[in-house]
Parts: sequence; structure tokens; C-alpha cells
Amino acid sequence: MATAIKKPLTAAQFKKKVVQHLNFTSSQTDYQQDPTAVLRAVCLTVNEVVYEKLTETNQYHKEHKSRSINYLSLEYLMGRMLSNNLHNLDLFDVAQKAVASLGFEIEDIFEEGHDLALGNGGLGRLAACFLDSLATMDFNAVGYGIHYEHGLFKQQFHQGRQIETPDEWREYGNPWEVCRPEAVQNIPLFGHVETIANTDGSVQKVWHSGQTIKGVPWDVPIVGYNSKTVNVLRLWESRASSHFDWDQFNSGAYQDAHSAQNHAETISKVLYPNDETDAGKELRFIQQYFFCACSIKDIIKRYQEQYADDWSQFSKQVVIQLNDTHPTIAILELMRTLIDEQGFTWSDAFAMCREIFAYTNHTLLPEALEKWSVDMFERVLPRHLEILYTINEFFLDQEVAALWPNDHQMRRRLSIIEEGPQKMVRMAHLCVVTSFKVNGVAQIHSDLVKSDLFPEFNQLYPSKLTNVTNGVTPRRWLKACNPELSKLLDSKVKSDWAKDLSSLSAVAKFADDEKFQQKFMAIKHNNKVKLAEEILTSTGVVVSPDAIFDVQIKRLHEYKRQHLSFLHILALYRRLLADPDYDMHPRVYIFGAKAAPGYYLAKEIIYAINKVADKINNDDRINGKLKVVFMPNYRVTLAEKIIPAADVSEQISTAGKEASGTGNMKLALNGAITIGTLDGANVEIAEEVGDDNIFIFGNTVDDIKALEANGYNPYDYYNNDEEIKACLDWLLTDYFTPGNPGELSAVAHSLLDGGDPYRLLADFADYAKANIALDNAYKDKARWARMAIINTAKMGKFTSDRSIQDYVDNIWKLTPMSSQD
Ligand code: Z16
Repeated sequence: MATAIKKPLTAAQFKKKVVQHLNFTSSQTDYQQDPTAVLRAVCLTVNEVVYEKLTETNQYHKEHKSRSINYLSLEYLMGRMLSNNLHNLDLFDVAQKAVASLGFEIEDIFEEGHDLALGNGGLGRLAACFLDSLATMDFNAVGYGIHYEHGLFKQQFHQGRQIETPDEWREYGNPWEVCRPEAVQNIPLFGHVETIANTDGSVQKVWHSGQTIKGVPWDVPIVGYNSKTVNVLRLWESRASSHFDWDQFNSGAYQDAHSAQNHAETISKVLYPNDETDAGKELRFIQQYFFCACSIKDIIKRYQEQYADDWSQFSKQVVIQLNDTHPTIAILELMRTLIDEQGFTWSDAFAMCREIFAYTNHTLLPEALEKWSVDMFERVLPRHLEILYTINEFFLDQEVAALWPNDHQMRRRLSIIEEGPQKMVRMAHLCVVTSFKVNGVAQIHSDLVKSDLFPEFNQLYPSKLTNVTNGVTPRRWLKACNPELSKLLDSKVKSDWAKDLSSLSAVAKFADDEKFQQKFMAIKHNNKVKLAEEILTSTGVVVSPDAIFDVQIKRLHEYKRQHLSFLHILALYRRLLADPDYDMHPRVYIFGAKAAPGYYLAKEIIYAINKVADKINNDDRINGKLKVVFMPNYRVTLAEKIIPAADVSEQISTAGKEASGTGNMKLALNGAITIGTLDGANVEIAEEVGDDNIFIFGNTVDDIKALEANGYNPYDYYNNDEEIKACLDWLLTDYFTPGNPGELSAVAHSLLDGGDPYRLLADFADYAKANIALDNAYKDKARWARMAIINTAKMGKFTSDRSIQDYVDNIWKLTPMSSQD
């Protein structure tokens, strides 16, 4: 392994610093029983190295005037930081030794760390993987986000039902963030716009805001793996603006001043826990604006530190990526700043925005496409709304009219404003109109964005719509979470696969090597033993590591179809009850998923799985052939424990609904075999591993369209498939909820009278068949080992380094630090 960057500290030096921090930073002399104090001291020690590199990174980019990517995202699911930072700085062994000499296991120290859970699911975790890759590849990048006081809620189960409690990630401080008072911003909102007529006949707009909110930045350092770079994730916290406060305070309205403070602090109080549904709440809108305004002001501030009032280089220096439509208001805020504060003409300002913004679409689901009412826009951001109207006018009159003259239908369809009883702003339309590139997140998804979501935009702006397939960082999702497998791979791969994941393809040639198979599967087994312990502590269920560990981990959503797997579990249980000798290898179904607190059916699905699990896990008649566990509080840290232990990866969304998926990549990378539909990145995973090393089943996008064209009727399946009928009827009895018949009926109803919107029943039979094929494959140990090895070996495409390189080549056009020398 080539290590370009030498270790910054020896174990002895590291230990000395940890002890110094214990003694002098925390005044802790009696730390033998206090792993939390040790964790803090270790983090502070690591930070000494981190901040030095951060300073060097900043200096370098200042000197070289490097173009920067500014990643705007309402979500970052960072997880824990210590283990990754140690790996990335090549300090892991050093810290391990130092901590051991203090009487602690490094793993126990990690366990004291709190997840940074400032995101919901895939989109937030993608942002975190991208930051890791950007730093690793030495790009000048800043991530902008919100410093939520409470991240995604903590999940517990009470008698099988999900209970949410607040996430307190920084209750007692967080060692990975540093406040930057020198970069505070003041953000106006509400109020009205005054139109002033100039003597030359032109008009000037002045926004008199009704309130000002202070934005306080907190920087989280992002450490590259074996690279020169430490970048930052800058998170904005809202506070009451000081001038506003003091006026009231001095006039004696102490109480009012406090309530204004409460109101201001509410903005960054909590992450909205909805993935894939538009929250539609004013507070969410203000969150989005607050964070966009802070970030745009900060980007301009950083630029002006170098170029003062010379704007000629701005679009050469700055590119802004919008992670979904959540940060769309940044477009309007930059327009407003350029026109109202910097004296640009409208067309110069718009031309500049069209060189600066690019937009990533993450979903086709209509309920996730954001719309804000014109009324609310007007109330909160009156000046931004005016600018939005001018963009729409230009777009409709100049661009739509040029391609489709006098076509009223087309104007209506494409307009950024949706007409109707309540006028709405279509945020995605604004993004597509203004951005110079729009990308989907997997090939099939990007194709559907072109053909189904935005076909007219694709005609209007050929080559604007493009694809960048998602990826995951192999540092966290293999090197750090699966150390044994990493060592085995090190022994077979000469180059540093964590930085060049394609080099793992070299292990494919050992796929049939008996010794290698044994080593590979022994590691999987060890990981399963560890997970079995974790399952016992968190659920009380005993599972055998000899069983197939079948994993479905992701947000709970109907389109992801956890209930398809659930229905199949009912079918297996029924087969086992009918015939205790029913031939199947023992299987443990492992679920991890949070449901949005307001999502009724998602919560019913959790409840149903928990109730059925109770029954099955305690049924002696089935000889332990089937177990079902729902692990509570699924999060990045739990994923890091489950993924290395998975045999099977369930990726069973309705074709056309999962934009990409990224858990599918992490699981395959760790040697799990996918059972999945031709959806999202599954399609590309299948291309990489080959048809023999994946179980693809079910209707394709085109099949589903055809089914729907013929009028989809779930009762066709219910009436013609005895097993489906029996399983759905079972849910109406009190078999799983003694004394309370019908407690699980919501799931059955959604699949029958509810119309089965995600077409589970149409895929059930083929899914059951694919599971038999999978079971047969597992029974052949050599065959399974071969498949698992091939999966790990062929995941090179799915490193987030490749995604970032695609963004850099096709969208961002950046040069890395090293090649600028
Ligand atoms: C999200 O996590 C995703 C889409 C979206 O509109 C909102 C949220 Cl919070 C997910 C997609 O569902 C998933 O397929 C994709 O892999 C992920 O974003 C990253 O692109």
C-alpha cells in the first residue's frame, strides 16, 4: 500500500496529548472509569492535526485562487466522526495503541460517540459520502447546511409501535464543531417592497424587511483519506439578531425580546423528519430560505475577500450544487443580491445564475416535488417573489414561446407558477429553468427524468438533463466498518483499494479459490456472530449465525415495499406450519427503518412486522427455521454493524420508484447478494456483477406501465393466488394479536381496497420464486461464496469518488489541489 502522507504522530506522542487534554482541557485525572472523557480527549488530540491541515488547505486555495464547489443541502447524515477521521489520517493504529495503554479498547471509546444525524436517509447520507470524496480527491469544496439542534428523532418500540424521542446529539457539546463568530450573517425576512421611480424613468426596488435573523456558522472539519485536504461543512444556526433584541430590551419589553429570541431560534431547532413528502409548512420554508441566504452571503464574502468588487471572476470561481429542490431559494437570493445590492441588470444577473447553479433531482414521486404557495412566498419573501415572476415571464415569453408559439397548454404545463384555486410555485421548474445542468442519480432514473418527469424541458434545453450515478465512500462503508474483510482484501490487492475501488476487481480471480472462499466466509461468519449479539441486546431475540441473514435497511416507505417482504415472511411461516419439514435453509429477516412520524401506514407496517415477529420467534413448531427482528433506531452507526454481517440485500422497490438507492451498493460491497427489482442503481449493480450473482425479479418499469394501462386490480391476484389470499386473510384474524382481531388489517386493506398503489401483489409470485432460487444458491456453500466475492470485487463503479469525478468532469469543472502544483 502506497502511503503518500506520513503519520503525523507516534503512539507515544498521541497518548501524551490525550493525557494532557484529560488533565488540562477537561481537568480529568480520574479517567479510568470514564470512557466519555477519554473520547473527548482523543477527539481534541485528533483536532490538533485536523486544524493544522485545515489551515494549510485554506492557504493553498487562497494562493491558487481555486474554483470551489459549494454543496447546498438541507441534510447531512454524517454518523460518528472519530473512527473515520482516524482512518483518513492514518492514525487508527496509533490511537488504538495509545488508548490501549490507557486501559481502553478503541471500539468502546467509539461507542461513546454520538451520531451526527442531520438528515433523513439516502439524500443526507449521499451528501456525507460526497464530502468525504471531495476531501479525499483534494477538491476545494464547502458543504453548507443547517445546524439543527435536534437531528432525526430517536426511535423506540413500545409494544411493537414506533415511539419518537428527540435526538440530543450536542446536549453536552460536540468536539467536531467550531463556532465562527467572524462569519455571522444577518438575514432579513417578511416586510414589503417599495418601488421608487428614478428620474430617468427606470424603477428601483427596496425591500423593507420586517425582521432580521442572525445566522451563526459552525464548522465541522471534513478530513480526506490519505490526502492533503481538510475541508469544512458549514452549518448555520439561527439566533435572534442582536440589534433587534436590544431595541426591545432597552424599551423595557424584556419578555417580548425573549419571545422574539425563541421565534428566531425555532428556525434551526429541528430537522423535518419527512423523506419524500413535501412538508408544506411555513417554518420549513423559512428554514430553507434562512440557510440559503446565509450560504449565498458567505459564498459572496469568501469571493470578495479575494476579488473585492470585481465580479468578473465570480462565475469562474464559484459553482453551486442544489441537493434536490430544498435549497432552490438560493437562486432567488443570488438574483436579489446581484440586482438590488450589486447593481447588475436583470439579464446579466440571470446569465450569471445560469452559469453557477446545477441541480440534482432525487425522486420522481409527485408527493416529494416541492411546491410553495404564492401567498406564503409573498408574505415571507416579497422581493424574491417579484424576481421569481420576472424569471417566469422571461422563460414563458422568450423560451417556451419560441419553441411552442401560442401554445397555451404548454405555457400552463411548464410555468413556474401552477394555476389553480391556490397558486403554487413549482420549485423543480425554477431549478430546471435556471440551472446549467440537471442530473438524476442513476441511469434508469435519469432516463425517466427525461422521458416522464421533464420531457418538455428536455426538448427545450437539449443536453441540460444528464446522469450522475450515486456512490458510497469505501472508507466508511468497507475499510472502517469491516476491518477483517479489509485486511483480507489488503492481502490480495496491491494498490490502496480504499482510494481506487476498481482495483478490487483483482480479487475476482480468487472467487473459485477454496482457501480464499473459506477466509472470506469465515469473516462474514464472525461479523454475523457480532451482529447476533447486538440483536440479542437490542431485541432479546436469539438468532443463529448459521442462518441466512436477510437484511432490509432503509426508510420505511410503501414504495420501498418492506411489506412485500413481510407478506413473503407470512407465506414462509404458513408453509412451515403446513409442513415442518418444508425445505429451506434457516433465515433471519433483519429490518431497520424509521417511519415519518405522520405517516400512518408506514407505522402500521412496523407494528405488523413486530407483531408477526413476536409470534414467529416464539413458535417451537418451526424449528427455528425462521426469525424476524426489527432492530430499533436504525441510523448510520447501526448500518455500520448490520452491513458487514449481511448475506442478502433486499432492494425490492416498485420499478421506477427508487431513484437510485445507496444501501444496495454498501451491502454488495460487503459481500451481500442482492435480491431486487430492475430499479434505481440495482440495474447498474446487475450489469457489474452479472446475472449469475444477483437475484432480479418482478415487473420492469415498462411492465408496470402496461399493467396500469390495462387497469390494475389487486383482486385479480388475491382471487387467483391461494397463498396471497390466505396471507392477507390471516392479517384480519387475531392470530398475531390475540383477542384483538383486525389490528393488522391496515396493511391488507391498502393492498386490496386501497388499490395496492405500489403493485406488491403483481410482484409477489416472482419474488417468492426468486427466494427459492436464492435459498438453493445458499445451500451450495462454494457457489454462495463465489457470488459474495464477485459482489465485493465488482463494486468499483460505486465508489463516491467516481460519482464526484463525474460531477467534476461533466458539471463542476474543477482542478484538484495536487495537479495545480
Ligand atoms: C431522499 O433520501 C431521497 C430522495 C428524496 O427526494 C428525498 C430524500 Cl430525503 C433518496 C432517494 O429516495 C434514493 O433513491 C437515493 O438513492 C437518495 O435519495 C440519494 O440520491
